[in-house]
Amino acid sequence: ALTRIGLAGLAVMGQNLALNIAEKGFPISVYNRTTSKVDETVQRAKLEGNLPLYGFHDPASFVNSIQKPRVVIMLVKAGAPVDQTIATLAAHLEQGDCIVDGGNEWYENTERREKAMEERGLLYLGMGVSGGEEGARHGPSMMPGGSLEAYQYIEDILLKVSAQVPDSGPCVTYIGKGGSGNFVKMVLKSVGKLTNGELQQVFAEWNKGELLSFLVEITADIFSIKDDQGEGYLVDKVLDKTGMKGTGKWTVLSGLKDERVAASKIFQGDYSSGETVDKAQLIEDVRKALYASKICSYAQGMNIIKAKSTEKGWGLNLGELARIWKGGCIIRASFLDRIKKAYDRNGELANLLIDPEFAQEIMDRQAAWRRVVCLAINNGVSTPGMSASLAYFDSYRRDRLPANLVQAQRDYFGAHTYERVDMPGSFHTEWYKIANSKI
Ligand code: 2AM
Repeated sequence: ALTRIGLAGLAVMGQNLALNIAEKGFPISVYNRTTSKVDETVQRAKLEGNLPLYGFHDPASFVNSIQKPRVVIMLVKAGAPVDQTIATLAAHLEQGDCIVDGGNEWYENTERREKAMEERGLLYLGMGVSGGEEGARHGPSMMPGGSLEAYQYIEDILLKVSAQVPDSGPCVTYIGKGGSGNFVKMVLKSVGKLTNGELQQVFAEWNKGELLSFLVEITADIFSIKDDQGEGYLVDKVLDKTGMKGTGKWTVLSGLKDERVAASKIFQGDYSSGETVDKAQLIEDVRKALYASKICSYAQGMNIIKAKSTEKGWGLNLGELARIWKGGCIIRASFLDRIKKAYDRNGELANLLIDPEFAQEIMDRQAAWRRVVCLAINNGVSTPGMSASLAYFDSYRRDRLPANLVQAQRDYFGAHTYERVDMPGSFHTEWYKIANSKI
C-alpha cells in the first residue's frame, strides 16, 4: 500500500518529525542521502511502538511509495542542500505533487523555489517549524507559507502533529503566500546578591503570574540543579559563552569570551554605586521591568512581520501568529493570549504599545522599569534587553525626536534637503556659506 506522505532529511529534526507524523496515524515514507540514517529511523519507529514508518534507500522508490498527489517534507540544511534535494526529488515527482521545506530557510530562497516549482507544475510550501527536537517529536509550532492548495492537502496532518494547547487549538495556521512562513519563523530573544535558591523561588513565583512562560519556568528549574561533578550549582559552572546552532548567526558580544576577559583587566575597578538595595523591592521592580520589556520586544517583532507583510502583500494575521506560538516553541507564554486579543480588537493596530490594555500596563510599570535600568547603569551592570526596550519606548512615545539635527547635517554635507515643521515642501539651505559669512 502507498503511504500518505514522505519526509526526506533524517537528522534530528527530520527523524523526530517523521516519528511524530507516524505516531498520529499517517503512514510515512522516509529517505536520507546517507542511508544509515534511514535504517536508524526505521529502528526507532519499531522501538517507539511499531509506528507506520517505511524507509527507502533510493529517491525513486521513496517517491513512488507515496500516494498521489505526493507530498514530501524536506528537513535538510538550508541553502544549497535544499536545492540539491529538490533536484533529486523533482526528477521523480509528477504534476500536482508538492514539496514542503521544513528547515530554517531564508525566505527569499523559498520565494525563488516556489516560482521555479510552479513552472514545473509542482506546488511548494516553506514551513517554519519551532520547538527543537522535543517539539518536532511531540508537537511543534508550525508556520507553513506558500501554496494554499498544498497547505490544504496536508492540513489534516499538520493539525494533529502540531502542539495542542487547550482553549487555543493546534499550533498551526496557513501563514500566507510566498516565503511568509519562513520569514515569520525567523523573527522569532548581581546587584541584588540573590542566591541560586532565592532566584529559583523568585522565578517559580513569577511563573504563577503575568510572566507565566516556558522560559521563566525553565529558568526556575535551572537554578535548582546542583552540580554532580563537584560543589555548588551547575549553572555557575556553565561557560558564559553564547552558543549557536545557526538559527541566528549575528555576532553577539557574549560570544567574545577571550576579548572580554582581556578588557575586564583594562577596565578593572569598583563599579558598585554603594546604594542600599531593598531586596524585596528590587525583585518586584525587576518583575515589572521584565514584563514591560517583553511588551516592547513583542511589539518590535510583530512590527517587523507587519512591515514585510505590507511590502509583500502577504496579508498576515498577527493575532493568529500569537495563537500558534502558544505551544511548541520557546516563546510560549500566557501573554500571547493578550497579544491575540489586542489584534482581535484592532487588526490594523499600528503598534502593540498603543493597544489600550498594553498601554496601561506600560504606564503602571514604567517607574519600576526606570529604577531597575538606573540601578544597573549606576552599578556598571549591562542590561541590554531592558535598556534597549526602554529606549525603544522612550523614542516611540515622543512626538518630536532630535532627528531634525540629523536632517540638518545631511542637508549641510550632502544637500539631501529637509522638510519643515511649519510648511510643506522640500528645502535646502547653504548652511556652510551662511555660517561662515557671519564670521
Ligand atoms: P546526510 O545525513 O546525508 O548528511 C542535516 O545535515 C540533514 O541535511 C542531513 O539529513 C543531511 O544528510 C542533509 N543534507 C545536507 N546536505 C545535503 C545535500 N547536499 N543533499 C542532501 N541532503 C543533505
